[in-house]
Amino acid sequence: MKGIRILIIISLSLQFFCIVLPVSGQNSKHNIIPLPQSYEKGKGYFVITPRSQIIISPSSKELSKLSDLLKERLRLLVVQESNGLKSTLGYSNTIKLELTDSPELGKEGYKLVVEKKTLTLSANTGNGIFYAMQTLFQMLPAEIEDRNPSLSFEEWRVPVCRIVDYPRFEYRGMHLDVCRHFFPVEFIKKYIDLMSMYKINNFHWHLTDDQGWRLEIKKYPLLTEIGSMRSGTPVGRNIRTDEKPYGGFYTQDDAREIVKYASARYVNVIPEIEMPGHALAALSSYPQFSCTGGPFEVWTKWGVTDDIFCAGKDETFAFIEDVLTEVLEIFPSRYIHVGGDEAPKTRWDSCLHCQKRISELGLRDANELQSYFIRRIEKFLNRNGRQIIGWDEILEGGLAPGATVMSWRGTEGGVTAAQLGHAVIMTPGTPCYFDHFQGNPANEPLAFGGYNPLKRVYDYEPIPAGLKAGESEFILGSQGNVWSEYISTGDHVEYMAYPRAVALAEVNWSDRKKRNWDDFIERFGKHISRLEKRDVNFSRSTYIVSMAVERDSTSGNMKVLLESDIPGGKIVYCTDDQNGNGQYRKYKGPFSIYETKTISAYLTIDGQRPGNISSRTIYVHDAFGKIPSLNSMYSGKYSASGPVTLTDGCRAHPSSLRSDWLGYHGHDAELVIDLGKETEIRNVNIGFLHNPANWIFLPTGVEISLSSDGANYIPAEGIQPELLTIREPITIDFNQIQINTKARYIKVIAKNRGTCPPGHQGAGGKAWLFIDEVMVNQPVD
Ligand code: TNX
Repeated sequence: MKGIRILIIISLSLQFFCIVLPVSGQNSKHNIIPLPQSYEKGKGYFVITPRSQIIISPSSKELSKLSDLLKERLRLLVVQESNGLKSTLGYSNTIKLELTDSPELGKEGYKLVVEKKTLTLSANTGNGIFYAMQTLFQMLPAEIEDRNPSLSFEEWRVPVCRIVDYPRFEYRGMHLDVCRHFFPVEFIKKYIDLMSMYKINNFHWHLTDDQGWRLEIKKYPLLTEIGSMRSGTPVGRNIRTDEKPYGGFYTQDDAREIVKYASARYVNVIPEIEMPGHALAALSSYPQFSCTGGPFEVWTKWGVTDDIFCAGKDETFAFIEDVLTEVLEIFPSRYIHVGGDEAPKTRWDSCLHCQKRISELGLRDANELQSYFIRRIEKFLNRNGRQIIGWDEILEGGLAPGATVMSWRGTEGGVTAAQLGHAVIMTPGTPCYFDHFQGNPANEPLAFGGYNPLKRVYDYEPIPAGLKAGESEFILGSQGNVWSEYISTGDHVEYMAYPRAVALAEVNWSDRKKRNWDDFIERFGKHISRLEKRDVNFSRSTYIVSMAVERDSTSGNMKVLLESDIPGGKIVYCTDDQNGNGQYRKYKGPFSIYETKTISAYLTIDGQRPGNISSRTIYVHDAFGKIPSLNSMYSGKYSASGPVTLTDGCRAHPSSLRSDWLGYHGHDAELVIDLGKETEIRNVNIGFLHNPANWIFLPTGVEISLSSDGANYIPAEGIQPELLTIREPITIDFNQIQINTKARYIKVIAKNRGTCPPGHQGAGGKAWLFIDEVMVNQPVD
């Protein structure tokens, strides 16, 4: 090597690092996410000025690229490569990038040693140096994230410290579905950029599905000519579409550009080419590879279709291998994702080709045929030096020998695969699906369903309970999935992914024992301005105050409870904020409520308001707080806060199945409310959920009867509404008016339709009946 080797002087003497702070807990006053493995703070600062110099050792192309990046981000004037002698002339101080050979740092670890005159980033690889740089950027003022390169600075200070850091898991992933909606190259780059800021190292790019084929394949041009376009997109949760042609795809050059961009940020791109299911866009282009021969159209619905690749025809495999051959040329990733999920076997069961294959190979059933399918593709990929990843359905009918399993339907698939000695990536719906709600659906844009708030993501432990020590080693890490059925813009992707991706990044990187929610949220607070400067449309839902009504068990009073997951935050609220100028006061604890009110609240932290105002109307009616006695029992699965759910004044949201609803499975709901005294009953209003997609149906009838003694009931008078049926999930109020009878007891019987109707996907299966508030004498607005 030319020149004189740089003398590495790292003053690590203990007296120098006189204050040693614990890594986590309230005392960690750095802002680094993910939390480093160890952090020791010293005294004083290293001051970066435009005349700080960078020295790299050894002089290599990779380090030189990294130093260019550092120079650009730090707005330095020059990079001084390698030769230590020149370093003393004219420079204020020195930033060193060094490749070392330190086994404890592994492939991605790094050391960041900050002294007053020298700042050293060392690692075994470029990956480690890159991560050291990310950590360094987070220690600098938020202005480092300003996208305007001309912005100059006087000086940036980095606290003297010593960090030794490495990841807990080797696989730290983020996924993006670009099929249900398409996102342009520039957005994908921004997505990757953000991932790398948080040391996420795998981008799972879901490129093909029923609703669109998004990658140019030269040998099969129709895949994009036909397969990338659909004639419409479902509106909301409707089956009806907007009837607007929708499409988009990446050319091979686009995809190569993304791969290159990602690789410069140490992000591996894993393409997913779905098979045998989720293939309707491909089959619309080339119907000969289906069982029936088509014709098909690129799907304009969400869900799972019966038409999948035919496993009996050899041509199907030749086609897929051709496609994969081009995919392999674009993507150097060791892993190729082949899907494998949600492939109904309906067509295979009645396809001559598939049945012939089953009998020739002596397979037991169509599940084993799916296993054959995946194994055959695995062999092909292995021959080409690659490994497959598949969703956990690839376990059914026997796992392909070298497959890595992505466990999405809970954790069982992951557990089974790890016990079989297969590598596993954990991405269970709860909490890794970032297309699920992250806050109360009443305050959120339409989402797939489910509820995965930030804290639940942060509290996630990727190693499933029940795995033994030897088995848990097969868990490579976890991944956040962003399915885009209900996400049509890049802004919305960011909203769903961030900050949940940040929380998962820490789950994947940091020591489990040192993780601490309070500390995380404090550090994340310092990232808000960084994300703003990067123009990231992250969600602030975690800062929203949630509201509930509880029954005080001693006084029987109904009290409004305001809550937040955020430590150190103070809640302020108001009960009359009609035009935004109501009187807000400090929340000191649950307070009683005696009339219908709309409560508004928000959180303050250090005088700032990090989230929006949330509000909720609490309906105080004549049955408010009276606990219904139940003659039939709701399901434990949808039990909200028990019987009082029906009289707590809180209306349920059609998308929050687990709060404010009671769900009855297959049978009627029957209950009695004792008003405590004879009362003039004018109207009774009961909310029911209509949500056929989740097997929840309106009652076939509602009977309200009244009694003065709790023994003899007479049907209530008045006018009953008709129960409408439309497509979207919606709360339908059954409001019986003009009852005008005195009574003390009200009996409600809501008839469950029993089973799902013919033609419904669950036809014959038990139907759900969901009930919300039973309001008595609610004033009509
Ligand atoms: C299930 S996860 C799917 C996707 C949907 C997603 C919505 C998986 C392997 N399949 O096709 O987009 O749920 O959350």
